Amino acid sequence: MHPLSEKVVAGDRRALARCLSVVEDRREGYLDILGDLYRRAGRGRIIGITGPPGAGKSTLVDKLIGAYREQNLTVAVAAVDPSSAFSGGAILGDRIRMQGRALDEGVFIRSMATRGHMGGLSGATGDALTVLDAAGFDVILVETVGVGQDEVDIVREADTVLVLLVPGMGDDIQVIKAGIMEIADVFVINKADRDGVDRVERELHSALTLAGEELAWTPPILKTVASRGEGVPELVAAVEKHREHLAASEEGRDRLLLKFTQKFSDLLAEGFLARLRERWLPPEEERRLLEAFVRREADPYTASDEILRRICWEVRP
Ligand SMILES: Nc1nc2c(ncn2[C@@H]2O[C@H](COP(=O)(O)OP(=O)(O)O)[C@@H](O)[C@H]2O)c(=O)[nH]1
Ligand SMILES: [Mg+2]
Repeated sequence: MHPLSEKVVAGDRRALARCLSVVEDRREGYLDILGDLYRRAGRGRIIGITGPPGAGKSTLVDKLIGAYREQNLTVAVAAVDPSSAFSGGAILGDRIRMQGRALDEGVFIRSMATRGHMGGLSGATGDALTVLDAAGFDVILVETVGVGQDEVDIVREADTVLVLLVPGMGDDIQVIKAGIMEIADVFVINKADRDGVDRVERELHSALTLAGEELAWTPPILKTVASRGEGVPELVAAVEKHREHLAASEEGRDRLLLKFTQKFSDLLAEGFLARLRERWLPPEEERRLLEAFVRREADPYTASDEILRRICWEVRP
């Protein structure tokens, strides 16, 4: 095993932080480390929490940490926040610090900015979850802002996905339309202390009824007031119920197969492209081709086909 992998598995927190950076930045040795850690992962339950900015995700995450800690489970949090490029994830960090979570040995918090890595944001974040899992955390919470495809991808890494909505945002329907509907395992209407809860609930119900016939699991709709911890025990119970559903049906296995189908082909494509560029398509050559495409003196169809033919010729025994 890579020395860093050994330390991570042994529970060394500083090594864990270092390892996450190596993996996120795709630094030297990251593939070896992930290879080690993948085989030791798979025990933690990964819970994704997504929803519009300000919906109360971080507040809820903090309360969930508390609930799981009461069950003596260890908890890691990965907060993926596009704005943390500016704030350094300070909002979540401060809230947790205020609650004294930073002093709790059973809690580990990591903010991740949405930088463009090779292999895509979701790839690097998924790998970070593997690292946290291999480090032995019982529960891994992933907070993402539910706006774009990246967030949808990240959330696919989770075993159970919580989608947060709040009353009176006016764009509830928008969120439902944006494909969030398909990824939710549990709907949470947070800020249930506000007006308009019933309306959101009705809209969700009718959207679910429309989709209902093909669903093996009908996502429950829960109401919470995260700031006061209300509804959190019920939410924890709903997550547990979903976990039992995954274990008892084919769906859990299907989800993992789907996740790794994607992961495997991403890795193959990422590695293949890197090697292809290294050996057959140096940057200046690629640049020359691109300019020729622009001038319509060459075309991407023929050029890519020619390169692939050349590769096939060379690798043939
Ligand atoms: N009224 C009310 N405010 C809440 C509730 N949950 C969170 N908030 C507040 O909403 C704001 C945004 O919360 P935050 O957790 O940072 O949202 P995030 O952007 O989704 O992570 C904060 O001021 C919270 O205190 C709730 O249930 N009711
Ligand atoms: Mg937040």
